[in-house]
Amino acid sequence: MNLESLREATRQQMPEKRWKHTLGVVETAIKLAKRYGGDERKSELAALLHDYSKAWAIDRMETIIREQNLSPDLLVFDKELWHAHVGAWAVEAEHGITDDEVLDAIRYHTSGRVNMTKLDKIVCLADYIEPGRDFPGVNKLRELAEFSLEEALISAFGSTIAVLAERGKRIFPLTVLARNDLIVQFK
Ligand code: DGI
Ligand code: FE
Ligand code: FE
Ligand code: FE
Repeated sequence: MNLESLREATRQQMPEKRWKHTLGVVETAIKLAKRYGGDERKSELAALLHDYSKAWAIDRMETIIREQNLSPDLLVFDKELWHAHVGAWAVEAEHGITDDEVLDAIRYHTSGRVNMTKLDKIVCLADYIEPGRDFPGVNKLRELAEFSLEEALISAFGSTIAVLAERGKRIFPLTVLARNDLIVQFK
């Protein structure tokens, strides 16, 4: 599978704004991989594909979660989480991506997970801090990302959890577990 046709196929899944975000995540993931000794090729591929299914209809994602037996827990939590798991399934089904490290980085880019790999961390953090992102605290995260992937992610998950709680939303347990695990391992 060549990268150019994968780029074109990915672009076709989403509106222009989401594609710009994707290019920002690719650029940032490559930078983080260089900075932290990650695999640049896998970082680029996982970043390119991380939001593959983001713009798909909710019904389409729900059908895939049910029919492909993706974590049934997902259906109980926020729909915002679905595209990550559906995307990992879709790039394998539609484009024959079989590298589990890349598929997991896509699958867990929204929630994080316990024992995140370096690739998971790079993609998840790049998604938070790519140049097009603008939310309260993003510059602080960009600064933290200069010296620690883990410190930056602990802070990023902390603010996501706080924002969700503030809005009275459910919190996907894996995000809490991911943050706890990073604190135990890196603080
Ligand atoms: O797809 P993107 O918008 O680029 O970014 P993303 O995949 O990180 O999705 C982030 C959204 O998911 C963000 O608005 C917060 C929301 N979300 C909802 N429930 C949860 C959650 N994020 C996490 N980490 N944990 C949740 O429980
Ligand atoms: Fe996403
Ligand atoms: Fe994210
Ligand atoms: Fe994204």
